Amino acid sequence: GVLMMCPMNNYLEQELDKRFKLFRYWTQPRQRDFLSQQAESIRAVVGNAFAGADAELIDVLPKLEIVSSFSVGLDKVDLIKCKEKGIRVTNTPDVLTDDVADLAIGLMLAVLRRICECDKFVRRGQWSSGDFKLTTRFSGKRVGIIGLGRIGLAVAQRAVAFDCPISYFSRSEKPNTNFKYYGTVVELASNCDILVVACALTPETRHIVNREVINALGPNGVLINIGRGPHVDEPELVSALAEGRLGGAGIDVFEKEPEVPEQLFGLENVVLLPHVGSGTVETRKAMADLVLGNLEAHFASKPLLTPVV
Ligand code: 8YV
Repeated sequence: GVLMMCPMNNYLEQELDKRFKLFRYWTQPRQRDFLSQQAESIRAVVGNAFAGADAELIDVLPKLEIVSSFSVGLDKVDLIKCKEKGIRVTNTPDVLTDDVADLAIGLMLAVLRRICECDKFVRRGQWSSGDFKLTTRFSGKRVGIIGLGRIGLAVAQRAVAFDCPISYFSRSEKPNTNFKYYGTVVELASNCDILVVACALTPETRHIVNREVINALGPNGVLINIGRGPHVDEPELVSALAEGRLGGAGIDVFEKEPEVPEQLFGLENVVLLPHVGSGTVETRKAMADLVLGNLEAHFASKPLLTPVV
């Protein structure tokens, strides 16, 4: 049997139902009882960015062989425990890179050019009372990227087309790029106009954007988060935006999704999105096919398509 942790994609759910004995975890009224009853028959878990396989779940599933995540980020999977127990783990890299990078650029444009506010202005009929205020140019702004992996690099390549000088922070300098490297996030933030979070969430990168980084980015700086909510100290972000210590923010991910700090609702210098970086028909289909392909490969004893553990 395959245990799906939460609703994520209709096509994926239908195909899992066709090909395996599918258990829908979120529909179980008593989840603990359900787990103890079905523990022996669950050989695979399908999770996503919201619900994965933590140590507690892994411990109650003695027959678990594989965790196939409908996400590239694996912060909701206890990778160390999986490794220890010989449980395979797969994710959905590459297929979502372009969409997430596109959305990062969209957020930059939306924040600087006030696209959402302009739209409201027209809909509310305010145009007849005068022109919209002037906004800020995007082309040529210095873009700093935390994490130059697949997504970070795709953001950089797009920003280059807007004549943006690119710099980055990562654990070590990348040998094959000419982008400027900074060894600390504070230095990166001090030397860019737009700071993008594009790294994996790990214990080391939790709150990688803290008060000091936000202050270094400054009153004209913009933060773009298409990574994970906990990368950013959210109360610090909210107070910096409210006090004008940070210029603006475009945010697709939050610390306690779907909860969003209400103070943000009243701010004009922010664009708030409901975690939709990979949310296109095309990409979600490709992600679902990767989850299915990995499970099929595993149960046919073939090489996994996108193994992580
Ligand atoms: C999804 C994600 O939004 O890939 C990731 O890491 O955060 C996402 O693509 C999520 O897993 C959808 O269920």
